[in-house]
Amino acid sequence: MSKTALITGITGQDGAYLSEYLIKKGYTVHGIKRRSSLFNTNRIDHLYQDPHQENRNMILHYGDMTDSMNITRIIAEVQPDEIYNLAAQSHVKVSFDTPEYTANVDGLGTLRVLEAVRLLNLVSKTRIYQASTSELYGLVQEIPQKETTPFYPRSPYAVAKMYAYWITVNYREAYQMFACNGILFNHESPLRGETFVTRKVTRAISRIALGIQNEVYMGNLSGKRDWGHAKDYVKAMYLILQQDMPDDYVIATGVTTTIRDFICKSFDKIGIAVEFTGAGVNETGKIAGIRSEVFVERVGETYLKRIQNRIGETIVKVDPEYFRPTEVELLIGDATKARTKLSWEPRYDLDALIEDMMQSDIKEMKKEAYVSEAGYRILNYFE
Ligand code: NAP
Ligand code: F7E
Repeated sequence: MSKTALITGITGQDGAYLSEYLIKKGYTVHGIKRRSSLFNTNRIDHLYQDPHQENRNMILHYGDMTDSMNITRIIAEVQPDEIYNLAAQSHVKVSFDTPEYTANVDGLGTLRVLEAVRLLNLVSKTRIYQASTSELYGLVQEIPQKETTPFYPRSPYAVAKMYAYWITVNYREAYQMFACNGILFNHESPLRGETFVTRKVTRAISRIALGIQNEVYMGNLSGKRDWGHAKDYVKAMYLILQQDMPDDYVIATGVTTTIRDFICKSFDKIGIAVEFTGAGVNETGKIAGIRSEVFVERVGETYLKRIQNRIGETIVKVDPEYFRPTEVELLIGDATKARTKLSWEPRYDLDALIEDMMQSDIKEMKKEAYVSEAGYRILNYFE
């Protein structure tokens, strides 16, 4: 018998990779998507099946984490074997602007899922994965961070996720639910939201290389993150729910890198060397040199002259607008428990992650460059 999974947040980065992974494993996947005025399913469109098709293995339901009745009705209809609760207002900086909404979706939203499973008498059938986060460690109390490291959240997002973490533990202990926290460190991919730092950087670099954008404005360049690939991390989510006993696991690579180094490594992928000088809001990054053969191979001959003319120019600047009122300066995870008990091992290191993201964004931005150049030519023709 194939299993049925329900994924909240199916339209997000992790929801897309997890759906693909579970469908390949033979699952029927149900997902909750929000109503929006524009299509918001581009990450999962390749998995979409027409509602008139028989024996679908991918079914979407309209819903919202702030709507208890809707969550309960969907869970009652789907009767899932596994729920992956991935839906969240997941942007840390935005959580300072929308703290109440973030608490409602990320904190109470988790309670709504757990309570629905309890009220529907699904406790013995349904296993629950809660998308917990390394942001719980915030002002870190131990290096590296593991399952026993005390939490010290530093944003409305992290505080909301702290409630979600503990309510998951509480329902496990109080009602013997198979409810687990995956404490996932940052994970990225070509599907990462465009305003998270890695994707912002790989998109901006691609646009700078193609001459669509001149420079990029960043926030705190000295912050350090433990970045992995989302493809590896959704496998860990699945493994967490396949164990004999419910438990909580740290998922991380164990390597930490500054934002500044991430930028340099990403530019290096297309043969551009960047040199940083200054400090704080006055720190800047300029083009120090170009390896032409790499640039031509990765970006194209057409764009070489223009970028060569920019050697010595500043292309990375700091805008304090991107600083957070309280920052998380250092994250580095110890995933020994996951490696030992789940036999989980990441396949991508940071270099392979950046390679994947840069290749994808160069390709995507080339389409944009082509469209804007074509538009420009048409305009010139008519003028
Ligand atoms: P994401 O790309 O931002 O996706 C979030 C998903 O939640 C989207 O499908 C979004 O829908 C949905 N959502 C937001 N508010 C909702 C609401 N009120 N009702 C229903 N759905 C709502 O996030 P992600 O990177 O895939 O992360 C997945 C989960 O893991 C999140 O809970 C995040 O907090 C957590 N997490 C992420 C990381 C990471 O590094 N990526 C690390 C640790 C934990 P729309 O598409 O309509 O916006
Ligand atoms: O920031 C710094 C920023 O927004 C990373 C979410 O998935 O991972 C994510 O949260 C770092 C921070 O991710 C810019 O100050 C500098 O130090 O990519 P981010 P995050 O805040 O770590 C955790 C694990 C989650 O759970 C969250 O859901 O980069 N930074 N300059 C910048 N960040 C952004 N976004 N934009 C900048 O211009």
